[in-house]
Amino acid sequence: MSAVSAGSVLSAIDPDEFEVVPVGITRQGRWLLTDGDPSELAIRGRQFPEITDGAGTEVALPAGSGGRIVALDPAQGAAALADVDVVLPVLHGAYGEDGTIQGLLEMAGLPYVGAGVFASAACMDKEFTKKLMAADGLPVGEYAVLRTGQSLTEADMARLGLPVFVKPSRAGSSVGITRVDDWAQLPAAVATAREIDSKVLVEAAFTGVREIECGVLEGEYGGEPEASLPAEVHIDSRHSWYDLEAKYLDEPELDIPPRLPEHVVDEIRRTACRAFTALDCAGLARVDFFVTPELDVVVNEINTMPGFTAASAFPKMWARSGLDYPKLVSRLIRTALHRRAEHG
Ligand code: ADP
Ligand code: MG
Ligand code: MG
Ligand code: K
Repeated sequence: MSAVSAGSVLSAIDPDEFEVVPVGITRQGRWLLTDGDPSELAIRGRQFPEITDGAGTEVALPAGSGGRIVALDPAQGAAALADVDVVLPVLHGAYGEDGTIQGLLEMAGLPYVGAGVFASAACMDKEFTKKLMAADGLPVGEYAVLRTGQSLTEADMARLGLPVFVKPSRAGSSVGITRVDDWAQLPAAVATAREIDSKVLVEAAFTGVREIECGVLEGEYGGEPEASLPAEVHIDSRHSWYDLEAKYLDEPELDIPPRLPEHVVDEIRRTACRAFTALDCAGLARVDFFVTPELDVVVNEINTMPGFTAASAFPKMWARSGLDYPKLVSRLIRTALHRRAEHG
């Protein structure tokens, strides 16, 4: 999925404004200097593209020392990484969106687009996202946390009721998530989630809700965060919830702005900015909501590196808000460069 997003960004970046050094990461974790051909990164026949060993020459991971990059093997291209002004980590999920690569870039002294180490980690972990939002008075749903070896208590079953959603606490793209309609299905659902993360969340399911997403950008030149027009996600009828295939293969239809009363749309946009600030986000984030039949607005989660293909909600919401895809990418990069200018 990351490769698809990266392909879209590569096609949109203005070569007169920015010189791109395209680095791809293989499943095994090798960093390759690729030719950055976006057509190599498209979905083909319901198959996600992948960076494989033949895709380019290996570059060494940037190893930092006092803010200086140590080019481990300049002949192999590590020097290219050391020379960049800013890194745009178009990476979803573990090692990309969870604070680890952000930490690596901090140590290497390389400025980067998006949330820092703490916000990335906090938004990757659904337990702490909810805790931090609740601490700031933001509306979140009912849930229970199952740490290693724990199982759901009778009291929690009674409190949460059925159905529930069982999720790995740290994941994304709907991986490892099961909707449970009968408690007999719970052990299998917990086992599925535990394949991804030893810590599992069991959440009370919202039924009859509408799924709304809202894009947030860090304010320009240190200003307040700004929210895009929100989008309602209409999931393809083949899917009962927003699972992986519904997200990436059977692209959902988006209503931008959603058909909701104006005061609810305003509340969503305000809440999205508050959530961005509550979690200490930077650069960009997509805040995802459930809106109940009574029009209550509840935050589901925050994604610090939201899907970024041309068909994804985040760029589409900003396009409808007056910032087209190339301008959005340019603003993200300029925000990160400005931060460096401020702190560097
Ligand atoms: P991910 O980070 O993998 O996107 P989410 O928490 O957003 O995980 O869950 C994925 C999808 O599962 C949501 O978009 C929604 O369709 C469904 N879902 C998750 N939690 C709930 C819930 N508590 N009630 C109803 N639907 C849910
Ligand atoms: Mg997510
Ligand atoms: Mg989600
Ligand atoms: K998240």
